[in-house]
Amino acid sequence: MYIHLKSSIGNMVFDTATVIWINVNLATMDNNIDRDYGALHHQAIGICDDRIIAICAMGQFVLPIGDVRIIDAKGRWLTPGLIDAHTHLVYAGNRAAEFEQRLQGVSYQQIAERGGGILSTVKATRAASLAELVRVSQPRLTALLNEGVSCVEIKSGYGLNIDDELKMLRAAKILTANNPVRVSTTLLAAHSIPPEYQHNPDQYIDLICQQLIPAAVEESLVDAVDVFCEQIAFSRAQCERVFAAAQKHGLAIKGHMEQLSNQQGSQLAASFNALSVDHLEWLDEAGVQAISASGTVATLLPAAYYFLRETKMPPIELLRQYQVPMAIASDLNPGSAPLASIRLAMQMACTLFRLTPRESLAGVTCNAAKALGLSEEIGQLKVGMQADMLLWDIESPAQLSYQFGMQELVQKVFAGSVSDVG
Ligand code: DI6
Ligand code: FE
Repeated sequence: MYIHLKSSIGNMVFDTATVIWINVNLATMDNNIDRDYGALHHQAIGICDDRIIAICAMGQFVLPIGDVRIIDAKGRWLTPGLIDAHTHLVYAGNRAAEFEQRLQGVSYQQIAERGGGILSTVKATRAASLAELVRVSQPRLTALLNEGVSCVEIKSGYGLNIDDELKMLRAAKILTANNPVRVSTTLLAAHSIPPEYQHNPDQYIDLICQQLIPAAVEESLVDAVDVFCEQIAFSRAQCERVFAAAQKHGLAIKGHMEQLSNQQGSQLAASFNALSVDHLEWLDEAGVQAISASGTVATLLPAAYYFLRETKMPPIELLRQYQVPMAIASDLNPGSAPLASIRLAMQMACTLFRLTPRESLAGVTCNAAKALGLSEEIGQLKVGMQADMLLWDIESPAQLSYQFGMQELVQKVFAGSVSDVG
């Protein structure tokens, strides 16, 4: 762990640092440190370019000679950058009219069955040009970045044909290039049955497997493949075909599973060693067992649960019992989670799902990194990791899940580049 750093003679490890924070409390989120939040108090942490290179207790710290920026954190807390591991933030249009229908008692499923829901966003997204799609999606990404998000997953799934699915992924790539953020892209072509294939969904699955996945891979547009396994979307057998094609192309696998009913999609995803299964309100013990065995992350989306006024909670206690890592994400989308806030998702994870603030912060740092297959790169304050870090004016990390809408963020660091906030 850090012991060898503490005793390194003369503090050599800091010699090549470009920036050093001193007098800082670290919520390392490192599991090897046997304290809540992997907390290390009264530390110095140094970065060189985009990497964390040294961590030691202030008692052992010696100021290196040379050209280094020193930042006195004055006892504030540093956390890893926040990671939103499940969003649909690229889309056009909005569904305010459907929200009003839902307030009159029409259900999310009924709206979908009448050709609204996801398909109404498909219509608007198909009609938008690439430039327009980027323009309307930017403010949603900005909202997340302002909260301290430095890595976000973005899904397609509102194109539902080759050109428009690829257009969505290209929009995500343009957003990546234009913003200080790491983006993980996911092809969610199997999100809803497109109008053109209502009577022959299997043919659409053929198109996804034989044309869309290869085209997205060819253009290096995609990191993972996702599906919506549900009565109003795709069957387990159809999802299995998509997963097999994804696996053949070396893509990671994720799934919207057990959101509105138990389809045992989680077992299917586990059999493909999925990175994550997401939603999980209807997940049962057999499903928990399966994802525990495959090392799959359970990504919880409390904002969708809240916005759809669900009453069935994901099986949190079973997930704990089987030691399944839990991530928390915003699910930002126009239908079930029109909320551009990872901080609100963290608070909801505690208030609605009864997660502890420690689990909540782990859900948007180390476990979110795992859900994206990026555990070696981001999600912890650890030597060797990318320097994505946030400095907060808080007395304890629990405040990040407890309060919402306050201005605690003081400084953001993305890939070693430091910016002051406020
Ligand atoms: N489940 C969800 O909650 C989102 N997608 C999904 O498969 C909702 C997407 C939408 O309604 O637009
Ligand atoms: Fe989703």
